[in-house]
Amino acid sequence: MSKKIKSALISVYSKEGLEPLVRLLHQNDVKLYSTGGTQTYLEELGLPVTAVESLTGYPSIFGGRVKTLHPVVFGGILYRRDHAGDVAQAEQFNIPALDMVVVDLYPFEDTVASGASAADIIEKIDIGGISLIRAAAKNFKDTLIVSSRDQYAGTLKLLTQKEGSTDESDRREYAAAAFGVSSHYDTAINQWFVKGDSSKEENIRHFEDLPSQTLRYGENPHQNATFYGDLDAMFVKLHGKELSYNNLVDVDACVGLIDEFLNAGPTFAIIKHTNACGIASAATAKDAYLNALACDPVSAFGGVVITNTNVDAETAEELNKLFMEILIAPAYSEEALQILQSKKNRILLKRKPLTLPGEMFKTILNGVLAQDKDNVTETAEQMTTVTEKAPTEAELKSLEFALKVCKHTKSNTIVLAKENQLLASGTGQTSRVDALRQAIDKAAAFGFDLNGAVMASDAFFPFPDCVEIAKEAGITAVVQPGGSIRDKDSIAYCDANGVAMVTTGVRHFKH
Ligand code: 93A
Repeated sequence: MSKKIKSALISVYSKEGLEPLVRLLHQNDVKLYSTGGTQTYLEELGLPVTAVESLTGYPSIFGGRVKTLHPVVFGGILYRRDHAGDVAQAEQFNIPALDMVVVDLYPFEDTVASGASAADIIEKIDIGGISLIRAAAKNFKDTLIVSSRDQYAGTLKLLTQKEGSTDESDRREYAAAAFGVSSHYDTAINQWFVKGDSSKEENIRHFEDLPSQTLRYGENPHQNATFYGDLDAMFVKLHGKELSYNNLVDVDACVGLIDEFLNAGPTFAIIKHTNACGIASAATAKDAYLNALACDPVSAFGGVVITNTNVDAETAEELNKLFMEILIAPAYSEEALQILQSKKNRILLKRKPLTLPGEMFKTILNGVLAQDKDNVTETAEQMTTVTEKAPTEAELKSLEFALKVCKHTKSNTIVLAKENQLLASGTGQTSRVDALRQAIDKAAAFGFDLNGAVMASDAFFPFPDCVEIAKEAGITAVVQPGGSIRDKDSIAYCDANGVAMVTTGVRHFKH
């Protein structure tokens, strides 16, 4: 039977290529329901969309593990439209019909292939999405199931030809494909469980099986070098020359840092020799970039720049003035690309969503060190005030910001920040006092007033000298792990001088 689609639930991992299909649905007056990230995407396209939460009465809970798993959603898919009892129950429980379901599952296999940790892999086992696929496929008599990104284009064609309706034979074909998707997906999960968690040790032993790329040279021109891994899975290169060894090291540092700011609003970071010489979040991309650049425009020359937001033309105009090696962004406007492509050697990368491995390796002596990445990021709630004076709300925000940067800066480090802007840092020093002095000198050199700024330290203060110097410079709040036997000396100094201090209990050395 031919059926007109009047409502659709869209919950997809990959949004690429989805736009024409959802625009067509909107033109056909289809009511759109959606989950978090997909909803934001549809809203950004300017399409009216109802949050699935307003159907279920629950927010997305348990870190997104439960988003669509609810009788209203599954009832709306599964109830039989030609069954009087089902129709009456749908009415009784206020369950709206869902005529079409579009799902693209969490990328389980890609996550395994990327060498991610077991914990990350398990989070990529899609439960809600696979259930939506199976439910809609079961009820193909009433519901059309689009079960993968590979079907967006074909579905657009079908719905264009059939003016927003589908025949039962179409829906049955889509159901067959859907069970193909679900069985392939579950087989991959089954194999991962059976084979066991491909451990760190295995990754090291088999790194030579990864795709490889000979680099022009290593850290210096007299060193040979190779990259083992799949850069194409992570970036689309839009412009510029080959990435060098040092470029790759800086790109890695950039990605680690910017991923701390995924939910922070527009943020730009500028990296030199793996340390941030500028980073800021602001209301617009352009302001974020200008504030990041202001931190240390001298070091920024020849740096690697990364952002968590789309690069628009006005930001591109500003970026274009800087000599930079690489720019990395999730997207660029057409106009921005034209502006940025004017410099021949500048490398422009578009970042694809990909979960990275949870472990890291380093050769030492006659072996290899393996460890988990430092994946702890403290929020204000995890900071304990240890002084009489507590930080103000604004200081707490600045402390959170400073600590994220600190975590990604070479030890020993001190980071000074204020209101979502890095003011200065001391990097890779052999003493914490030297790191602080370096930061204070740099802040002064670039015209920053440190009054009311905050300080983050990657490790505890063995002596009260750092807080003394910081207070003299105008710092009003400090975050550090704590745990020194002389913590009380630093705390006593802060109490006597009206400085707020919080501790986290977590050290963030980075060497
Ligand atoms: O973690 S889940 O298994 N729990 C759910 O209830 C659920 N519902 C949809 N994952 C779930 N999804 C998946 O979320 C979809 O398969 C899709 O891959 C993704 C879309 O999420 P968002 O719209 O927030 O980007």
